[in-house]
Parts: sequence; C-alpha cells; structure tokens
Amino acid sequence: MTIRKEIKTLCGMCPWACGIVVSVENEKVIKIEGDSDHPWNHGKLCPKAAGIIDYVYSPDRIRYPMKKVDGKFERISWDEALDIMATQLNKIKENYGAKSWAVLEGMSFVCQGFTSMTLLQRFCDVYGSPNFITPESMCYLSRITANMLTLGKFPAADPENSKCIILWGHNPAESNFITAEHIMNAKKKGAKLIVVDPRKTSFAKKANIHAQIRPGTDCALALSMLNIIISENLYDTEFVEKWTTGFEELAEHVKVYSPDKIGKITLVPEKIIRDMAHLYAASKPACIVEGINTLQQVPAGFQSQRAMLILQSVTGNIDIAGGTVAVDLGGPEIPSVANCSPLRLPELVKESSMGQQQFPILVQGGWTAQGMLLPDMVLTGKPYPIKGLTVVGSNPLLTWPNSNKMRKALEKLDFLTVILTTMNETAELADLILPEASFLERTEIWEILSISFAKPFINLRNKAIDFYESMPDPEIWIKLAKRMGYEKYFPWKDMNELLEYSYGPTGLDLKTLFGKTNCIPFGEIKYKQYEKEGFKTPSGKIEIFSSVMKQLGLEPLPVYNEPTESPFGSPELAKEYPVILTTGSRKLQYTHSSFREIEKFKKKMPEPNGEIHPETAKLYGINDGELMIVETKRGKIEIKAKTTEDILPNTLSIPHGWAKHNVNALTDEKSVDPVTGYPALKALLCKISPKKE
Ligand SMILES: Nc1nc2c(c(=O)[nH]1)N[C@H]1C(S)=C(S)[C@@H](COP(=O)(O)OP(=O)(O)OC[C@H]3O[C@@H](n4cnc5c(=O)[nH]c(N)nc54)[C@H](O)[C@@H]3O)O[C@H]1N2
Ligand SMILES: Nc1nc2c(c(=O)[nH]1)N[C@H]1C(S)=C(S)[C@@H](COP(=O)(O)OP(=O)(O)OC[C@H]3O[C@@H](n4cnc5c(=O)[nH]c(N)nc54)[C@H](O)[C@@H]3O)O[C@H]1N2
Ligand code: SF4
Ligand SMILES: [Mo]
Repeated sequence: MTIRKEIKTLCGMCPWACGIVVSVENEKVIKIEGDSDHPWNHGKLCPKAAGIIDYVYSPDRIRYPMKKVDGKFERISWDEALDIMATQLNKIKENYGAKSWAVLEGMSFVCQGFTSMTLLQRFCDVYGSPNFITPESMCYLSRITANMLTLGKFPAADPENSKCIILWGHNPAESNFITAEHIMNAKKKGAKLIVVDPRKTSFAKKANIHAQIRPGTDCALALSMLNIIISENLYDTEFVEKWTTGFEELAEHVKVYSPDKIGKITLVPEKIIRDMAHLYAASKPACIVEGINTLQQVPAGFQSQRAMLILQSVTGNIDIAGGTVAVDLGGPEIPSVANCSPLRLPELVKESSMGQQQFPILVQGGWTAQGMLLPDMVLTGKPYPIKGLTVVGSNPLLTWPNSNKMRKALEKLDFLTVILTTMNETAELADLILPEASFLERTEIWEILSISFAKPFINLRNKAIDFYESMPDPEIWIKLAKRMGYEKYFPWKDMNELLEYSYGPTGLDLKTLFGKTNCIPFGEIKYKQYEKEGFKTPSGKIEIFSSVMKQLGLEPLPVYNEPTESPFGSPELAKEYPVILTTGSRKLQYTHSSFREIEKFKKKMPEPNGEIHPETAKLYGINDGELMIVETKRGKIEIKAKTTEDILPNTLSIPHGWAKHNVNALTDEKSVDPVTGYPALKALLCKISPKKE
C-alpha cells in the first residue's frame, strides 16, 4: 500500500526559508513545490530548490557516526560516538580548562533558529567555555550591533513601499530573489533606483544611477552624501532636532568629505555623488537595501553601517513605510531575544570569550566570540591554547579566510569533531564525524522574516522524513549533556518541549503554530513608535554621536579608513600586488561551499571564474576563458578569467566556496575593522598573470 503525505515546511538551501510543500511517498520525498500560502515567497522558489531532493539523498550525506582509525573513517554507534566526545571534552577541561574547547558553527546552523543556537550555547555555558564562534565573526552581526548602538533596534529596509531605493553592495538577483522581486515591483510603480557596486550587475543596468565604486570605500561615499545633504540643507530639520543627538558635531565632521575629494578616493565621479545625494534626499520615503555581509568586511565596515543609518536618520526615513521598519514583539527587541533567551546561562562561565577584550561591542552580548582569532590561538597557544574544536554546519577550511593558516590550525588540534549533513573538506581532517538531520528531517522555529525583513511572521520548519541515523542538533547536545552529568540543565523530552521553554517569555502561541500552518503572524509593525517611547538608546534619541563608542575609545562619529591593502593606503605593497581583489559575490545556484555535488547545478556552472575588465586583463597578458594565476601575500590559486566590461578596471571579483579554486587561500583572517574584528574579504591586493602551460 502506498502511503502518501504532504508536509508544509521551509526550504533550508539558503537562509531565506521560503515556504515549501514536501510530498512524501512511503517515507521518501518525491516532490517539492512552493507553498502558495506562505506570506514570504507566495509559492515561488529559486533554482536551488530544484536540488533539494538531490541534496537530501546525496551520496555525500553522512549516514552514521564515524571515527577516524589509521587515517580512515569507520562507522560506529551513537553510543560510542557520544562516549568519545564526552571523554575528549572532559580531558580538555581537566588538562587545559573549559575555555580551550571551542564551537564553530556555520550559516546553516544559524538558520536552525535561536532555540537550537541558544541550546548549544547553553551546553557551552554549562561546560564552561565562552568560545562559541559563529559566522557572525564576519557576517551580519556588525550591522545588527551598529543599529542597536545607534537606534536601539534593528529595523529593515522596506523597498516595496519606497520611492527611492539605494541598493548598496548587494545583488539580490543572485543572493535573494524575493527581495529582488520587491525592488522590481517598486520600480514598476515608479521608484527610483540607485546602485552602488563595483560591478554593473543586472540591477545596476536598470538603475537611474550606478555608482561604480572602488571596493572598500563605501563609508567615504556615505559621508560625502551627508556632506552634500547637510551643506545644502536637504535634511529633515524637524526630525533631526527632535530625535537625534550629535548633529552639530556631524555637520562639522563631514566637511572634510567633500564630493570632489571623495570622488578621487571612491572613483565615483563627483557629479554622480551629487546626483545620488540629491535624488535620495528629494525622495521620501527612501530606503537603503544593503549587502548582508559585503560592506562590513573592510576596515571601515562598522562605521559605514553607522554612516548609512545616519543618512537614513537625517532624511527622516526611520520607522516609516518605504523607509526602515521593525517588528515589535511587545518585549525585547528581536536581536536581543536571543541574548535574553531563558536557555542562556552565562553566569556559569568564568572566562571571557576570544575577542571580548579587543572587540567588546561585537562580543559583549555573548552571542559570538570573534573567531578570526582562532587560528592564531591554536597555532601559538596565546593568550591561551585552543585544543578542541567542534564544527557544526560549516566548512571553515573553504569558507573562513586564510585557508592555509586555517588548515594548519585544524591539523594542530588535539580533537576535531564535525556535525554535518554532508561530507566536506573540513570533515576530512576530523577525528569524529556526527551526522546531522537535514532541514527536511527537523522541527524548529526560524525567526528570519521578522528580523531581517521586518515581516511580522514566525516560521515553523516541520519534519518530513527520517534519514538513516542522522539526528537533529539539539538532540545530540541533550544526549551528550546527559552523559556528561548535566541532565538537570537539559530536562526536555522533545523539540516541542524545548521550543515551549525557549519561547515561553515571548507569548508566542505554539499550539496555533503547530496546529495550523507553518507560518503565523507574530509581532506588529508600529510606525513612528519613537513618538510614544523614544529610541532605546542611553539618550532616548538616535545617537549620531555615539557616547558608548567614545567611552570605549572608538571613533564616536563615523570615520572612513582606507582598506589595509589598497593602492592608496599601501602604495608600496601595490607595486608588487597592483590589482584590487573582492571576493564572495553570490551565485544563485550555490550556497557558500555547498551543493557542488548536485549534477544539475554542475551542468549549469561547473567551475567559478574571476571577473576582470578586458583592459586590465590585456595589461597582464590574460585572455578571456584562460587560466590565470592570482596571488596575494597569503597564497596563490588558479582560476579561469572572465573578461567583462561590467567590472571596474583594475578590480578582480572571485566567488568563494570552490575547493579547486579556493579564493580563501588568498584572503586574510587578520581583523581589520577595529570595532568588530571583521576581516577584509572585500578589498585586498593581488597580482595576476597568465598560467603558462
Ligand atoms: N545564492 C546564494 N545566496 C546567498 C548566499 C549564497 O552563498 N548563495 N549566502 C547568503 C549569506 S550567508 C549572505 S551573508 C548573503 C550575502 O549577501 P550580500 O553581502 O548582499 O552579497 P551579494 O548579494 O552577493 O552582493 C554583493 C555585491 O557587492 C558587490 N561588491 C563587492 N565588493 C564591494 C564593495 O566593496 N562595495 C560595494 N558597494 N559593493 C561591493 C559585488 O560586486 C556584489 O554585486 O547572501 C545570502 N544569500
Ligand atoms: N572569501 C569569502 N569567504 C566567505 C564569504 C565571502 O563573502 N567571501 N562569506 C562568508 C559568509 S557571509 C558566510 S555566512 C560563511 C558561510 O560559511 P559556512 O557556514 O561554512 O557555509 P557552507 O559552506 O554552506 O557550510 C557547508 C557545510 O554545512 C553543512 N550543512 C549544511 N546544512 C546543514 C545542516 O542543516 N546541519 C548541519 N549540521 N550541517 C549542515 C554541510 O555539511 C556543508 O558541507 O562564508 C563566509 N566566507
Ligand atoms: S531563496 Fe531559494 S534556496 Fe533560499 S529558501 Fe528560497 S527557495 Fe530555498
Ligand atoms: Mo553570511
């Protein structure tokens, strides 16, 4: 007899969690369709969804726990795997202290939602390690923190209702097709579009203005726009007076960012800077749709986020439809929910996290350690050694900067565990491999819509199938906790109980969520909420001048810093490495280093290429479609050149996540942003030459 069922759940091939309907026949997935009831994607899906079945049943899926014996992996039972893990963790704690074991989790794990993440943090808390590392050591958290510091909340752009959209360091045509649609819909209704990008992306070609910027100089551009808007009195005087602090200092401060000077620094012609500032200031409501990670991976990353917030503030585009909006949960701000989670037990941890002293603004919430310090700590043992690492849902050997150094560090560890769905390059180095359930094999809540897009909804991911011995991550940690004598802290019988505990304080109606559909309204958008409550900052206003930063000895007004490697900032280095390198522009069908094994994707894009202007290619004797050698101070790779007029001359753009052409062999993990410790993945120097046969 055939047993058929349909399960409404969420895609997990990328962070955006589109609603899907999974058809299961005799316990096997046979079809995936878009969920037309879902308020985010309304049934539409991107091409990655066509690979869900291939991914879930991939030959690369890890089916059982495995341990390494004489250089080869051997299948073992879960009991043996958890015993090994408990023994090794106890050993590290006894010999070196709890802080010498770290967890490094990846983007896919962040996408399991706050409950799964804070449960693992709770395990770290109870064990005593402060070193919980997330990809937010280089992605997104810098933006969240800059917003919390300046506005006391993390609102999102509202392009659907906007009259002028600046798409800044973001290419949603490749990285987020729903936002791409929202922008196109607004454009059809007459909204003006400004694109800031070193490449002529498909959006740049449709834009009213394209600022083809030199990578890493965005903060200077934003400050120059402020210079024009303030000197020409184009700002919202009433809003500025009532709701901001530090405007006068700002007006003085931005005088040096004159458009003629900044035109030379950014390579955006002065006239374009003026046109952008005028169009943006004259349109209301206007919004800035920014890169998720792009603008922060440079020395002025945190400051450019602050500068952009200030642009939105002085033009009065905060908390209004078509500007920026936020979901109000009636309790703590959404980014704080994770830190306020009843699952956290930070009082049990005696030590501070890696990076807490150097980057207190990023690390203070205890949400992530600054993982860029990890390789050096493992390799030098200073200020204390890291001896054990557990990688969850990540492939740091390819996705974290400076792969050669990362490899040395991973090889030096006493004990490396990975918890993954599919085999990857990092797993090859592990002592122990644990199979995680994929997103079709788990139940969890993912808060993405409210946090990142200000849509007042909460999402449920529903388990559709089982797969061999794979286990959802929270179950793994609860089982391990019991083995290590921590059971009083981990009493939950199943995921539903855990979710109830975790969401208790928010008042979320879990029964409706579980009973009805996989997405229910949650929270509310309140326009101009500040009129009633002010802003949740020390002054109750938008802090253009940040007193918190001043106290910490950081620049209280946004200051532009040159990229550490650049023709302007390091002319000596530029003699040897003359070409500007930006990395990691997204490709629609792949997520980071994932899905390279899927045949239908491989056919469309079997390998990556480095985009370079024909004039630059010619200068170095490189031909279109041929292999070139790209070298930085860290390493060397080969990659096919794609010559295109669509990129700024003297700039090379290479995507990340490819084992054979690994751009992270070229990048540096050194912290360049003094506020967050983020590395410079977007503005480096390299040299290029043709590969000789
Ligand atoms: N298909 C797919 N989608 C994804 C992901 C994926 O791996 N694959 N990853 C997800 C994740 S975790 C993230 S963080 C987001 C990333 O999302 P974003 O950070 O928004 O990255 P992109 O959308 O690729 O857009 C980056 C654009 O910035 C341009 N750029 C490069 N350097 C600079 C610069 O210095 N200044 C300016 N102004 N522009 C620059 C590039 O040319 C590119 O067009 O995407 C998410 N979505
Ligand atoms: N040069 C350069 N490097 C970058 C970037 C860049 O722009 N430039 N972007 C950075 C950014 S923003 C990010 S967020 C990181 C992302 O980097 P990572 O988080 O490392 O991303 P992936 O490569 O997708 O991780 C792949 C592994 O996750 C595992 N996995 C997938 N789904 C699951 C799951 O449900 N559970 C578990 N346990 N495992 C799973 C699979 O085994 C897979 O091999 O990359 C960063 N790296
Ligand atoms: S954008 Fe594509 S990969 Fe991402 S959740 Fe939606 S359908 Fe899945
Ligand atoms: Mo990311």
